[in-house]
Amino acid sequence: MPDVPADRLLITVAPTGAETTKDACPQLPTTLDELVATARDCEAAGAAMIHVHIRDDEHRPTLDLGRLKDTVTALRENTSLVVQLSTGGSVHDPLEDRLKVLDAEPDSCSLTMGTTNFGDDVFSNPWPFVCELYQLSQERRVVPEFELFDLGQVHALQRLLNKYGLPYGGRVHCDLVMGVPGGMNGTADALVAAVAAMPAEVTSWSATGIGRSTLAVALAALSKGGHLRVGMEDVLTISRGVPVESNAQLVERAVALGELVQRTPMTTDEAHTLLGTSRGAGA
Ligand code: KMH
Ligand code: ZN
Repeated sequence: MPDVPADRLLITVAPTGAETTKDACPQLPTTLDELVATARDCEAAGAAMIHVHIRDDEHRPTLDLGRLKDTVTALRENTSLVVQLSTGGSVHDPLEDRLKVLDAEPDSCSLTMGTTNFGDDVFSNPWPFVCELYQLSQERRVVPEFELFDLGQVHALQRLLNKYGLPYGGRVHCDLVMGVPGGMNGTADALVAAVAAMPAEVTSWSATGIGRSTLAVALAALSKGGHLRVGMEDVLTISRGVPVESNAQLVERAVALGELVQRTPMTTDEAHTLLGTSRGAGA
């Protein structure tokens, strides 16, 4: 399999999420035009992958298949980013609808490794659902990104790989989602513990810290040689009390943090190769 130089930094942007309303945050990209414009700006700023949640005409989260397909097409026409669709959806989305996301044929999909309390809600990921979604991703040739919200989910990943083998593409990429109320803390200590527990099969990982944990997690991830996810899904302030203006602003900050530790933003071609997508060099 082709390699990507070790100094490269994968920056994933998660621009929208499913939990923030447009009313609360008018700069959140919720229409297709806004999403495409954000994606282009973030690619120009140094992002190589986009983690996508979409909205309906009223800006509410949706998993409408037609819209998902149009979104994948539009992102591919306008950018060369790795297109990752969320299968997490919102905390209210039924499991059946979340499985159907793969019908939109993204390069990658998120795949959360267990159920997590999510503030006052529950983000439901029962083990049989995790197994079904994983096998579907293998069948459909979609590269999963394993979302790990707590340490138990890191161990569950080992159990999944033991039972069903490697993902499509042969690489294992994880993302530590830290600081969710109900999940692991967004601290350097928690990150070090999670990285130490990762299965030997893991070939790359990124991390993101929700809200005020964003900088502590980003700096810890860089210290441990990891990659970064940033975006308005995860954080809405650039500093205490100061709203984020755009997703590109968060990508620019990630690039600057990477520069401090001599990491170069990964190109989109390198990201496709790193992850083993069907559009990558090793495919
Ligand atoms: N919206 C969260 C409940 C994912 O995209 O896979 C779940 C989430 C994870 O955002
Ligand atoms: Zn998400």
